[in-house]
Amino acid sequence: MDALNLFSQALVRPPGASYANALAEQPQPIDVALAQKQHAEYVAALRETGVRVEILDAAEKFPDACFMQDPALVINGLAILNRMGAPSRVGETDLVADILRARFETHALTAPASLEGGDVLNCGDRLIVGVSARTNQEGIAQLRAVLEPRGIRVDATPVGNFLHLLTAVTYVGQGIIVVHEDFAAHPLLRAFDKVRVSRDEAYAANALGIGKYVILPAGFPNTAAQIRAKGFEVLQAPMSEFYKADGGVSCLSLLW
Ligand code: CIR
Repeated sequence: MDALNLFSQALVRPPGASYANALAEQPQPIDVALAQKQHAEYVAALRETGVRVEILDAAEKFPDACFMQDPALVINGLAILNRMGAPSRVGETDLVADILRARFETHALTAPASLEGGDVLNCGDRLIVGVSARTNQEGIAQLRAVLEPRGIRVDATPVGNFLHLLTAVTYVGQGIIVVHEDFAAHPLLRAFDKVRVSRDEAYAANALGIGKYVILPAGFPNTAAQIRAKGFEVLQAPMSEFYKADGGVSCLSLLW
């Protein structure tokens, strides 16, 4: 588990006008034009890491469709078509299904499973999956049934009050996790080297590690300094309009 997170491709979708109606635990007015500008800056940061970025069309029918991490997973050349836990997001999987079927062997999760990519902590050789308001035990059981025969261990943990597991912890490669201090003592996380994120920088627990780079939301200096001290180059993306809809830097990409 000590390798860098190596990805060659990112699939992203800019927010459309309907992003103003994105799901949010504490809704506040979203500046859609600013969100679109921030998305473009995020894409520039992705490109700086060296990944090829494919930009899909905005999907006005689905206000949250810019959060491309959630409707599918690509793991070791297999694409999992998730069954979204948020009712308003269920149709998002169909929007990416054909794109993934054209490139990968695919496996679709089926009812009563629910699973969103934001609950899947991919540590390279194993997954830790959050049980949340969006991801249920049946979703994890179906994922395990597909992946464990391929040699990928799947563990599960409740996420408590976090929206998704990756709201609390992200894996940036080389055995290192970036983890909210309230989650850092979790027994499943014992073996990892940790960047501990204090409550006042909680949003930075959602980081995106790609090769020697870590993309972080702008404005979290303590977390950025700790990540630099681990040897990574930090790229900062302005994310205020995605923060308002509970989405972080990992949420905006489907990577493989
Ligand atoms: C939602 O509630 O579904 C979106 N507003 C935020 C999704 C964030 N996605 C992620 O953490 N992977």
